[in-house]
Amino acid sequence: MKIVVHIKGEAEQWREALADAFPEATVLTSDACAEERKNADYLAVWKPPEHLLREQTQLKAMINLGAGVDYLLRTPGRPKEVPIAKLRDAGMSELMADYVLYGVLHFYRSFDRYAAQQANAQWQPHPVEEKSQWPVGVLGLGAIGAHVAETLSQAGFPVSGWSRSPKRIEGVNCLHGDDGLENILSQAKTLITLLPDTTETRGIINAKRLGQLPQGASLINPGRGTLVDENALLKTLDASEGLRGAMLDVFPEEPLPADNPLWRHPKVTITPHMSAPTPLHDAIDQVIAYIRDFEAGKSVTTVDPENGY
Ligand code: OXD
Repeated sequence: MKIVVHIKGEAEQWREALADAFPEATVLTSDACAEERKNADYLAVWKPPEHLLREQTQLKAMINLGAGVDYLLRTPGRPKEVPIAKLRDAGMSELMADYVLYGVLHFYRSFDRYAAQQANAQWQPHPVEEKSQWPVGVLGLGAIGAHVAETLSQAGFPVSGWSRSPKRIEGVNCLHGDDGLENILSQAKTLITLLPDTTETRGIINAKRLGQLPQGASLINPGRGTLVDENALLKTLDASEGLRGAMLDVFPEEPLPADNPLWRHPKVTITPHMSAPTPLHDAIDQVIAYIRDFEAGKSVTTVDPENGY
C-alpha cells in the first residue's frame, strides 16, 4: 500500500504517524520525486497541487485533511470516480465553538465599543442586556455548526440554527428552507455563518439578507469567505442603520490582500483563518480509521461532490 501526504507545514508529522500506523505501507510526503509519488493507493491531502492528483493512476480514495472539501472538489485534475472522505469534527468543533463564543461575547459585552473608546481614552460602561434578549442564528448545522449551536445555547443565548434538511439539536430551534432562513435573519442579533462552500451557499449573505438582520446586528463568519458578498457587507457596515460589526476569519482570497478595505474598517475584526485548526492527534486517528475501513472493504461515509460536503 502507498500513501502520499500533502499538507503545508505538517506533512512530515503526518507521514511519521501514518508510517507508524501502517508499517507495511510506503508513506511519502508530496515532496518525494514524481516517480515515487505515483501509483499511490491513498492521498491524505489539504489543498493539494493539481499535478499530485493528475499523476495518480490507481487511487482507492482521497482523504481531505480538513472539514471543508471545496478546495479539493474544485482542484483541476481531480479523478472524479475516486471517493473522498473528509475529517468530520476531529476536535475542530470545540475550537470553533470557542472562537464563536468569543465572537458573540465580543459584541454582547460591547468589547468592540470598548476597543473604540480606549483609542479616545473614553471611560463609558455600557449596560448588559439579558442573554435571553440576544438571539443568535447559526447557519449550517453540520458536525461543527451543531456543536457551536449547542455551546451557545448552553451559554444562555436563545439559538436558532438553519440547515438544508431538517435537524434536531437539543436546546436549538432548528429551521430549514427559505422561511426558516428569513425567520432567523429577522431576529438574530449575532449571525454566524458555518455553511460549506457550494453553488447554493455562495453569496448567500448578500445585500438583501444583510438588510433583513435587525439594525445593529453583528456577523461572525468562520465558515467560508465565499458565503458573504464582501461589497454588500462593506456597504451595510458603512450605513448608519446597518450592521454594528463583523468578525471575519475566512475570505474568498486568502491571505486577505493587504489593500482590501476590510483590514482597516473600524467595525471589522479580522483573524487569519485560525478559528478551528485541525488538532493533529484526533485527525490522525480519524485518517488511520478511514484507511483501515477502506482496506477492509467496510462502508465509509464519503463526500457527495454534487452537494459539496
Ligand atoms: C477546514 C478549514 O475546512 O480549516 O477544515 O477551513
